[in-house]
Amino acid sequence: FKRTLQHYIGGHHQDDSLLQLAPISHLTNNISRMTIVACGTSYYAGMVAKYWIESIAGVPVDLDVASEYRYRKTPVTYQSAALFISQSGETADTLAALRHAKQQGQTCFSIVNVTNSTMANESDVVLPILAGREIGVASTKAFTAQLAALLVVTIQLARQNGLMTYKDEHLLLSQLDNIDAVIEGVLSQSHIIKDIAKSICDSSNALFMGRGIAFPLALEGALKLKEISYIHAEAYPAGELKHGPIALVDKDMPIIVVAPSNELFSKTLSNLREVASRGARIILLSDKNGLNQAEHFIEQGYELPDMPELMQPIAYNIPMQLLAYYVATLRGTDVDQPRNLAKSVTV
Ligand code: F1P
Repeated sequence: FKRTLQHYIGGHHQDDSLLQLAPISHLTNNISRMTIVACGTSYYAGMVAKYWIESIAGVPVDLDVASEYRYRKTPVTYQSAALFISQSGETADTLAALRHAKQQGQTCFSIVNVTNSTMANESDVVLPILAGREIGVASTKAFTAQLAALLVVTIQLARQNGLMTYKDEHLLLSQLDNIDAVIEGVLSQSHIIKDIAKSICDSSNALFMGRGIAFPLALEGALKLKEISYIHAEAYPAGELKHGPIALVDKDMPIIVVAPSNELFSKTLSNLREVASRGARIILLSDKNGLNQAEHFIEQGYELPDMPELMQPIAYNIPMQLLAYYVATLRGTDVDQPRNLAKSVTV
Protein backbone atom coordinates (compact mmCIF):
# COMPACT_ATOMS: atom_id res chain seq x y z
CA PHE A 1 0.00 0.00 0.00
CA LYS A 2 2.66 2.48 1.07
CA ARG A 3 4.90 1.75 -1.90
CA THR A 4 2.05 2.40 -4.30
CA LEU A 5 1.04 5.60 -2.54
CA GLN A 6 4.63 6.83 -2.43
CA HIS A 7 4.93 6.31 -6.17
CA TYR A 8 2.34 9.05 -6.61
CA ILE A 9 3.55 11.33 -3.83
CA GLY A 10 5.79 14.24 -4.73
CA GLY A 11 6.39 17.49 -2.83
CA HIS A 12 6.19 17.83 0.92
CA HIS A 13 5.58 21.53 1.39
CA GLN A 14 2.34 22.60 2.98
CA ASP A 15 1.40 24.61 -0.11
CA ASP A 16 2.34 21.85 -2.54
CA SER A 17 0.20 19.06 -3.81
CA LEU A 18 1.42 15.73 -2.54
CA LEU A 19 0.43 13.98 -5.68
CA GLN A 20 2.22 14.01 -8.99
CA LEU A 21 -0.58 13.38 -11.37
CA ALA A 22 0.05 16.00 -14.01
CA PRO A 23 -0.16 13.45 -16.85
CA ILE A 24 -3.71 12.50 -15.97
CA SER A 25 -5.05 15.79 -14.65
CA HIS A 26 -6.29 16.97 -18.06
CA LEU A 27 -8.32 13.77 -18.31
CA THR A 28 -9.89 14.03 -14.87
CA ASN A 29 -10.96 17.63 -15.56
CA ASN A 30 -14.72 18.10 -15.81
CA ILE A 31 -15.58 14.57 -14.80
CA SER A 32 -18.98 14.69 -13.18
CA ARG A 33 -19.64 10.95 -13.13
CA MET A 34 -17.36 7.94 -12.87
CA THR A 35 -18.03 4.33 -13.78
CA ILE A 36 -15.90 1.68 -12.08
CA VAL A 37 -15.78 -1.79 -13.61
CA ALA A 38 -13.89 -4.89 -12.39
CA CYS A 39 -14.18 -8.54 -11.35
CA GLY A 40 -13.73 -10.33 -8.02
CA THR A 41 -11.35 -8.75 -5.54
CA SER A 42 -10.70 -5.83 -7.89
CA TYR A 43 -14.45 -5.16 -7.91
CA TYR A 44 -14.49 -4.99 -4.10
CA ALA A 45 -11.59 -2.52 -4.16
CA GLY A 46 -13.76 -0.51 -6.57
CA MET A 47 -16.61 -0.67 -4.07
CA VAL A 48 -14.40 0.87 -1.37
CA ALA A 49 -13.47 3.56 -3.91
CA LYS A 50 -17.14 4.31 -4.55
CA TYR A 51 -17.47 5.32 -0.89
CA TRP A 52 -14.30 7.41 -1.07
CA ILE A 53 -14.96 9.14 -4.40
CA GLU A 54 -18.57 9.98 -3.56
CA SER A 55 -17.91 11.23 -0.03
CA ILE A 56 -14.51 12.91 -0.52
CA ALA A 57 -14.64 14.06 -4.15
CA GLY A 58 -18.41 14.54 -4.51
CA VAL A 59 -18.47 12.59 -7.79
CA PRO A 60 -21.23 9.98 -8.21
CA VAL A 61 -19.89 6.53 -9.05
CA ASP A 62 -21.63 3.74 -10.95
CA LEU A 63 -20.10 0.43 -10.03
CA ASP A 64 -20.50 -2.62 -12.23
CA VAL A 65 -19.14 -6.12 -12.43
CA ALA A 66 -17.27 -6.42 -15.71
CA SER A 67 -19.20 -9.52 -16.77
CA GLU A 68 -22.44 -7.47 -16.85
CA TYR A 69 -21.28 -3.97 -17.79
CA ARG A 70 -21.42 -4.36 -21.54
CA TYR A 71 -24.91 -5.84 -21.48
CA ARG A 72 -26.37 -2.92 -19.54
CA LYS A 73 -26.24 -0.34 -22.34
CA THR A 74 -25.71 2.55 -19.93
CA PRO A 75 -25.88 5.89 -21.77
CA VAL A 76 -22.53 7.66 -21.85
CA THR A 77 -22.23 11.40 -21.25
CA TYR A 78 -19.13 13.27 -22.34
CA GLN A 79 -18.40 14.26 -18.74
CA SER A 80 -18.10 10.71 -17.55
CA ALA A 81 -15.06 8.46 -17.44
CA ALA A 82 -14.67 4.76 -16.90
CA LEU A 83 -12.15 3.18 -14.57
CA PHE A 84 -11.19 -0.48 -14.98
CA ILE A 85 -9.41 -2.32 -12.18
CA SER A 86 -7.55 -5.57 -12.74
CA GLN A 87 -4.52 -7.09 -11.08
CA SER A 88 -3.54 -9.08 -14.18
CA GLY A 89 -4.76 -6.62 -16.80
CA GLU A 90 -5.87 -9.67 -18.82
CA THR A 91 -9.22 -10.67 -17.30
CA ALA A 92 -11.42 -11.31 -20.34
CA ASP A 93 -14.60 -9.73 -18.95
CA THR A 94 -12.82 -6.58 -17.78
CA LEU A 95 -11.01 -6.26 -21.10
CA ALA A 96 -14.26 -6.70 -23.05
CA ALA A 97 -15.88 -4.05 -20.84
CA LEU A 98 -12.99 -1.67 -21.52
CA ARG A 99 -13.29 -2.20 -25.28
CA HIS A 100 -17.04 -1.65 -25.09
CA ALA A 101 -16.53 1.63 -23.17
CA LYS A 102 -13.92 2.83 -25.66
CA GLN A 103 -16.25 2.10 -28.52
CA GLN A 104 -18.81 4.32 -26.84
CA GLY A 105 -16.28 7.15 -26.68
CA GLN A 106 -15.50 6.91 -22.96
CA THR A 107 -12.18 8.03 -21.54
CA CYS A 108 -10.79 4.83 -20.05
CA PHE A 109 -8.53 4.65 -17.02
CA SER A 110 -7.08 1.42 -15.80
CA ILE A 111 -5.52 0.42 -12.51
CA VAL A 112 -3.35 -2.63 -13.14
CA ASN A 113 -0.49 -4.50 -11.59
CA VAL A 114 0.90 -5.91 -14.82
CA THR A 115 1.80 -2.81 -16.86
CA ASN A 116 2.62 -4.62 -20.10
CA SER A 117 -0.84 -6.20 -20.11
CA THR A 118 -3.49 -5.85 -22.81
CA MET A 119 -5.67 -3.65 -20.63
CA ALA A 120 -2.81 -1.29 -19.87
CA ASN A 121 -1.99 -1.06 -23.59
CA GLU A 122 -5.56 -0.26 -24.55
CA SER A 123 -6.32 2.34 -21.84
CA ASP A 124 -6.07 6.11 -22.20
CA VAL A 125 -4.48 6.37 -18.76
CA VAL A 126 -2.75 3.64 -16.75
CA LEU A 127 -2.18 3.82 -13.02
CA PRO A 128 0.20 1.03 -12.00
CA ILE A 129 -0.13 -0.41 -8.51
CA LEU A 130 3.44 -1.76 -8.32
CA ALA A 131 2.48 -4.60 -6.01
CA GLY A 132 5.03 -7.03 -7.41
CA ARG A 133 4.11 -10.49 -8.60
CA GLU A 134 1.09 -12.02 -6.88
CA ILE A 135 2.16 -15.58 -6.09
CA GLY A 136 -1.20 -17.07 -5.22
CA VAL A 137 -4.07 -17.24 -7.68
CA ALA A 138 -6.41 -15.42 -5.28
CA SER A 139 -5.67 -11.71 -5.18
CA THR A 140 -4.26 -10.55 -1.83
CA LYS A 141 -1.67 -7.79 -1.81
CA ALA A 142 -3.13 -6.39 -5.03
CA PHE A 143 -6.26 -5.40 -3.08
CA THR A 144 -4.45 -3.02 -0.73
CA ALA A 145 -2.25 -1.65 -3.51
CA GLN A 146 -5.35 -1.03 -5.65
CA LEU A 147 -6.80 0.94 -2.74
CA ALA A 148 -3.71 3.19 -2.75
CA ALA A 149 -4.16 3.98 -6.45
CA LEU A 150 -7.89 4.52 -5.92
CA LEU A 151 -7.16 6.96 -3.11
CA VAL A 152 -4.93 8.88 -5.50
CA VAL A 153 -7.78 9.06 -8.03
CA THR A 154 -10.13 10.20 -5.24
CA ILE A 155 -7.81 13.03 -4.21
CA GLN A 156 -7.26 14.07 -7.80
CA LEU A 157 -11.03 14.31 -8.42
CA ALA A 158 -11.63 16.12 -5.11
CA ARG A 159 -8.95 18.62 -5.94
CA GLN A 160 -10.35 19.29 -9.39
CA ASN A 161 -13.84 19.71 -7.99
CA GLY A 162 -12.52 22.37 -5.63
CA LEU A 163 -13.29 20.19 -2.62
CA MET A 164 -9.73 19.68 -1.48
CA THR A 165 -6.95 22.17 -0.89
CA TYR A 166 -3.37 21.06 -0.63
CA LYS A 167 -3.71 21.47 3.13
CA ASP A 168 -6.73 19.13 3.18
CA GLU A 169 -4.76 16.69 1.07
CA HIS A 170 -1.92 16.66 3.61
CA LEU A 171 -4.44 16.23 6.43
CA LEU A 172 -6.19 13.35 4.69
CA LEU A 173 -2.98 11.52 3.89
CA SER A 174 -1.64 12.11 7.42
CA GLN A 175 -4.44 9.79 8.57
CA LEU A 176 -2.35 7.00 7.08
CA ASP A 177 0.92 8.00 8.75
CA ASN A 178 1.14 5.08 11.16
CA ILE A 179 -0.30 2.45 8.86
CA ASP A 180 2.89 0.34 9.09
CA ALA A 181 2.61 0.07 12.88
CA VAL A 182 -1.10 -0.77 12.66
CA ILE A 183 -0.54 -3.54 10.10
CA GLU A 184 2.41 -4.92 12.07
CA GLY A 185 0.18 -4.98 15.17
CA VAL A 186 -2.48 -6.88 13.21
CA LEU A 187 0.07 -9.40 11.95
CA SER A 188 1.54 -9.90 15.43
CA GLN A 189 -1.89 -11.08 16.59
CA SER A 190 -2.29 -13.69 13.89
CA HIS A 191 -2.42 -16.47 16.52
CA ILE A 192 -5.87 -15.14 17.50
CA ILE A 193 -7.02 -15.42 13.89
CA LYS A 194 -5.65 -18.96 13.86
CA ASP A 195 -7.85 -19.83 16.86
CA ILE A 196 -10.87 -18.34 15.10
CA ALA A 197 -9.95 -20.38 12.00
CA LYS A 198 -9.91 -23.57 14.11
CA SER A 199 -13.42 -22.85 15.31
CA ILE A 200 -14.89 -22.42 11.81
CA CYS A 201 -12.79 -24.78 9.68
CA ASP A 202 -15.31 -27.63 9.93
CA SER A 203 -18.29 -25.46 8.98
CA SER A 204 -19.95 -25.97 5.61
CA ASN A 205 -21.17 -22.38 5.42
CA ALA A 206 -20.27 -18.96 6.74
CA LEU A 207 -21.90 -15.55 6.59
CA PHE A 208 -20.02 -12.26 6.54
CA MET A 209 -21.60 -8.96 7.51
CA GLY A 210 -20.56 -5.33 7.23
CA ARG A 211 -22.09 -1.89 6.97
CA GLY A 212 -20.88 1.21 5.12
CA ILE A 213 -17.28 0.96 4.04
CA ALA A 214 -16.96 -2.34 5.95
CA PHE A 215 -19.43 -4.03 3.55
CA PRO A 216 -16.93 -4.43 0.67
CA LEU A 217 -14.53 -5.91 3.21
CA ALA A 218 -17.12 -8.46 4.25
CA LEU A 219 -17.56 -9.32 0.55
CA GLU A 220 -13.81 -9.69 0.10
CA GLY A 221 -13.55 -11.84 3.26
CA ALA A 222 -16.27 -14.17 1.94
CA LEU A 223 -14.63 -14.36 -1.49
CA LYS A 224 -11.22 -15.24 -0.02
CA LEU A 225 -12.76 -17.96 2.16
CA LYS A 226 -14.64 -19.47 -0.82
CA GLU A 227 -11.67 -19.24 -3.15
CA ILE A 228 -9.06 -20.92 -1.02
CA SER A 229 -10.91 -23.06 1.57
CA TYR A 230 -14.02 -24.03 -0.49
CA ILE A 231 -16.34 -23.15 2.41
CA HIS A 232 -19.56 -21.72 1.06
CA ALA A 233 -19.49 -18.11 2.23
CA GLU A 234 -21.74 -15.16 1.47
CA ALA A 235 -21.56 -11.56 2.57
CA TYR A 236 -24.48 -9.26 3.24
CA PRO A 237 -24.84 -5.65 4.23
CA ALA A 238 -25.75 -5.88 7.93
CA GLY A 239 -29.17 -4.32 7.32
CA GLU A 240 -30.07 -6.83 4.57
CA LEU A 241 -29.84 -9.84 6.87
CA LYS A 242 -33.43 -9.54 8.01
CA HIS A 243 -34.65 -9.46 4.39
CA GLY A 244 -34.01 -13.15 3.83
CA PRO A 245 -30.58 -14.44 4.85
CA ILE A 246 -31.53 -14.51 8.54
CA ALA A 247 -33.50 -17.66 7.72
CA LEU A 248 -30.13 -19.41 7.30
CA VAL A 249 -28.98 -18.59 10.80
CA ASP A 250 -28.67 -21.35 13.37
CA LYS A 251 -26.07 -22.47 15.89
CA ASP A 252 -23.93 -24.04 13.17
CA MET A 253 -23.63 -20.85 11.15
CA PRO A 254 -20.58 -18.74 11.93
CA ILE A 255 -21.19 -15.06 11.21
CA ILE A 256 -18.09 -12.97 10.73
CA VAL A 257 -18.84 -9.32 11.35
CA VAL A 258 -16.54 -6.48 10.28
CA ALA A 259 -17.53 -3.45 12.31
CA PRO A 260 -15.24 -0.72 13.59
CA SER A 261 -17.13 1.20 16.30
CA ASN A 262 -18.12 4.24 14.24
CA GLU A 263 -21.44 6.10 14.04
CA LEU A 264 -23.01 3.08 12.27
CA PHE A 265 -22.06 0.68 15.05
CA SER A 266 -25.24 0.93 17.14
CA LYS A 267 -27.28 -0.26 14.14
CA THR A 268 -24.89 -3.18 13.57
CA LEU A 269 -25.19 -4.01 17.27
CA SER A 270 -28.93 -4.42 16.93
CA ASN A 271 -28.35 -6.77 13.96
CA LEU A 272 -25.97 -8.76 16.16
CA ARG A 273 -28.64 -8.95 18.84
CA GLU A 274 -31.10 -10.34 16.27
CA VAL A 275 -28.80 -13.08 15.03
CA ALA A 276 -27.47 -13.88 18.51
CA SER A 277 -31.04 -14.55 19.69
CA ARG A 278 -31.25 -17.18 16.91
CA GLY A 279 -28.20 -18.95 18.24
CA ALA A 280 -25.65 -17.66 15.67
CA ARG A 281 -21.95 -17.97 16.44
CA ILE A 282 -20.75 -14.41 16.03
CA ILE A 283 -17.13 -13.53 15.39
CA LEU A 284 -16.59 -9.79 15.60
CA LEU A 285 -13.67 -7.83 14.15
CA SER A 286 -13.75 -4.45 15.82
CA ASP A 287 -11.89 -2.10 18.17
CA LYS A 288 -11.90 -2.21 21.98
CA ASN A 289 -15.03 -0.09 22.26
CA GLY A 290 -16.95 -2.21 19.74
CA LEU A 291 -15.92 -5.47 21.35
CA ASN A 292 -16.94 -4.18 24.79
CA GLN A 293 -20.37 -3.14 23.58
CA ALA A 294 -20.96 -6.47 21.84
CA GLU A 295 -19.43 -8.76 24.46
CA HIS A 296 -22.73 -10.43 25.39
CA PHE A 297 -23.53 -11.40 21.81
CA ILE A 298 -20.25 -12.66 20.47
CA GLU A 299 -18.47 -15.98 20.67
CA GLN A 300 -15.07 -14.70 19.59
CA GLY A 301 -13.61 -11.27 18.98
CA TYR A 302 -10.59 -9.88 17.22
CA GLU A 303 -9.40 -6.47 18.36
CA LEU A 304 -7.90 -3.90 16.04
CA PRO A 305 -6.62 -0.56 17.30
CA ASP A 306 -8.67 2.62 16.92
CA MET A 307 -7.81 4.12 13.57
CA PRO A 308 -9.01 6.81 11.19
CA GLU A 309 -11.82 5.72 8.87
CA LEU A 310 -9.56 6.09 5.83
CA MET A 311 -7.27 3.39 7.18
CA GLN A 312 -10.00 0.87 8.00
CA PRO A 313 -10.41 -0.79 4.57
CA ILE A 314 -6.68 -1.43 4.43
CA ALA A 315 -6.21 -2.66 7.99
CA TYR A 316 -9.44 -4.65 8.45
CA ASN A 317 -8.81 -6.58 5.27
CA ILE A 318 -5.63 -8.20 6.64
CA PRO A 319 -7.29 -10.35 9.36
CA MET A 320 -9.93 -11.40 6.80
CA GLN A 321 -7.27 -12.63 4.40
CA LEU A 322 -5.42 -14.35 7.26
CA LEU A 323 -8.62 -16.06 8.37
CA ALA A 324 -9.13 -17.54 4.89
CA TYR A 325 -5.47 -18.58 4.81
CA TYR A 326 -5.57 -20.39 8.18
CA VAL A 327 -8.89 -22.09 7.45
CA ALA A 328 -7.52 -23.30 4.11
CA THR A 329 -4.31 -24.65 5.65
CA LEU A 330 -6.31 -26.43 8.37
CA ARG A 331 -8.50 -28.00 5.68
CA GLY A 332 -5.43 -28.95 3.66
CA THR A 333 -6.35 -27.09 0.49
CA ASP A 334 -3.75 -25.52 -1.78
CA VAL A 335 -3.83 -21.81 -0.92
CA ASP A 336 -1.74 -20.75 -3.90
CA GLN A 337 -3.42 -22.86 -6.54
CA PRO A 338 -7.09 -23.38 -5.65
CA ARG A 339 -9.09 -25.76 -7.80
CA ASN A 340 -10.95 -24.36 -10.82
CA LEU A 341 -9.34 -20.91 -10.58
CA ALA A 342 -6.91 -19.20 -12.90
CA LYS A 343 -4.74 -16.20 -12.12
CA SER A 344 -6.23 -14.31 -14.99
CA VAL A 345 -9.55 -15.47 -16.26
CA THR A 346 -9.02 -15.17 -20.00
CA VAL A 347 -12.09 -16.95 -21.31
C1 F1P B 1 -9.95 -10.84 -10.96
C2 F1P B 1 -10.19 -12.13 -10.16
C3 F1P B 1 -9.47 -12.14 -8.81
C4 F1P B 1 -9.73 -13.44 -8.09
C5 F1P B 1 -9.35 -14.66 -8.98
C6 F1P B 1 -9.97 -14.56 -10.33
O1 F1P B 1 -8.65 -10.79 -11.42
O2 F1P B 1 -11.59 -12.22 -9.98
O3 F1P B 1 -9.92 -11.06 -8.01
O4 F1P B 1 -9.00 -13.50 -6.86
O5 F1P B 1 -7.98 -14.78 -9.10
O6 F1P B 1 -9.77 -13.26 -10.92
P1 F1P B 1 -8.00 -9.45 -11.96
O7 F1P B 1 -8.86 -8.90 -13.07
O8 F1P B 1 -7.90 -8.49 -10.81
O9 F1P B 1 -6.64 -9.88 -12.48
